[in-house]
Amino acid sequence: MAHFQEVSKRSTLHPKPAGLVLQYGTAGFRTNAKHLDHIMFRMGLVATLRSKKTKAAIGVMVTASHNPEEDNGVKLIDPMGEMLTAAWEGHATHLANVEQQELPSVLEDMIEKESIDMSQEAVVFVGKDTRSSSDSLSQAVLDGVHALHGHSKDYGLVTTPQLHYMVRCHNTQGLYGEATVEGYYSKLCQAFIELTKNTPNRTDDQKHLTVDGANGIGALKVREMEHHLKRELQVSLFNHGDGQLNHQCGADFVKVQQKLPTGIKVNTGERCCSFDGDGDRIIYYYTSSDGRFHLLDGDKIATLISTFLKELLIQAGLNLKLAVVQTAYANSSSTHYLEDSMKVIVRCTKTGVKHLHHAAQEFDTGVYFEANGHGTVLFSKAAEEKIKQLADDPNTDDTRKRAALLLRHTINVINQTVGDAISDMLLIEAILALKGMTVQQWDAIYTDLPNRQLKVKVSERRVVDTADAERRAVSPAGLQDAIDGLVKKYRHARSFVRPSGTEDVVRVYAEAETQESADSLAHEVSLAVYRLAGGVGDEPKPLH
Ligand code: 16G
Ligand code: MG
Repeated sequence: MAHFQEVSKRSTLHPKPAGLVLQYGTAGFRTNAKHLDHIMFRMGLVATLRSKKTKAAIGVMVTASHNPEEDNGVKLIDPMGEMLTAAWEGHATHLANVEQQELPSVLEDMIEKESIDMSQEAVVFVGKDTRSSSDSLSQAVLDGVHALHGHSKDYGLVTTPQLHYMVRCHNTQGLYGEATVEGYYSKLCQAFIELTKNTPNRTDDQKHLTVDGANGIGALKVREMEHHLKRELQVSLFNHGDGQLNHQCGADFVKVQQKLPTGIKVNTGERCCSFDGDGDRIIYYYTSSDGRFHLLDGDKIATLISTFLKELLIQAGLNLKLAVVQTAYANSSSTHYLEDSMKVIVRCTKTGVKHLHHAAQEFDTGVYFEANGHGTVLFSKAAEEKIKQLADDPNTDDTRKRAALLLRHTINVINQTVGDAISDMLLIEAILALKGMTVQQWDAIYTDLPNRQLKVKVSERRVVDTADAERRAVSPAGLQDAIDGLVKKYRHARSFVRPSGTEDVVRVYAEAETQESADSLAHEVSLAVYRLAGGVGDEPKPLH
């Protein structure tokens, strides 16, 4: 076929390093940028075929999120702005790893298996983060798209969630919004301004927020958005690109290290947040006068948002099912608070946005957050319709109407395609404003159990297999028994292990009544992993 001649010709410009095998991981391919040119070209091919198959625009985002600057990666976006369906991850991995000369025949197989009509037009949206390698890698994606005669739209520098948003806007013919960066800012910021209109007593202090941009794309985009906020939110931006990407800053650093990022200036008690390198995670924090660092992670954010939504749904008199979706990393205190005090449904899924997203889709209102700060809220079509009807109904009484309008603006401030640091930030700021709540009051809703995360290097991390949403290890033999035995030694303790989907390590999580217990439990579990799952290098050392 003529298409494949073009593919063969262009593919020689994007040669695959011999012997290199890469997997489509939790969130696409991710590794050192120098190994990725052929992957990008080939993902351009995959996206083009996926577009023909779905008869819709598909997104390709070039980013390695919170990884170091020298890494890069690629995430594929399906028609409604959600992550690429698991069914196609296999195609992506297969195509990524075949030798150059096999490309045409593998493409042919894919086209046949998926019954793709090659005469169908294809549209692929491409975006990139601020890494120095992203420029040429996104060109390689475009080259792949053009090799199969697909149309492309290059959005250039955008956050990952912005590209997800563009895909959804385009494929809903603008119903979700206008598929431009300006359209995104104006939809979200208008909704934010509508929400905060109801808070006439908001002080300048409350309008001020310190943001750590991780020296990444999120920082650029906050700057770009600022004038749309009409000073209703005043951001002091640090790590806006004057330092190294994700280096000792950003949401992942702050969450894992549980300390302030470098490069920010902030007073005691002031509200701060950090984005990650591609703007799809957010974490809040402050320091208290005794010098202690207080983290408000994805669990605290989910609690704040779900409490707010539950109150509004009750005020509106709407009988809609609200649930919070978490992973095993959620602090047990948050789960208990949500279930016992808030009486909301809580679900636990495997790590990875796609799992949480799918679980959240099963409810009228599904709030999902990973403890690491990735999350959003999904509203079912029926829920949106009911809220709209109530807001528009002239016979609705004032209390119900106010709640319905707030819900409507809330829906508009949220990016329902995927977790979005900018959108989450606006929603959180609006909720704090509406509730007249300080970051300290928010933090006091419940107290986190001390916890610790560690990683263990093993020769083959897949020997660790898990069940029950990663909360139990089913292999290697004896590991779960060992964990159970260790957990029993501590009060309010819990621990689990899982193979990372993004790094070549086994991750260990432990929580307990005190930090010392959590640290020591995490260490003991690490040792069990090292001994039973084929640890390599030195045995894990105690933390203290
Ligand atoms: C990716 C996932 C994130 C998950 C993390 C786990 C997406 C968009 N991102 O960053 O949800 O928490 O991987 O990493 O799905 P791990 O498997 O290395 O622990
Ligand atoms: Mg990210």
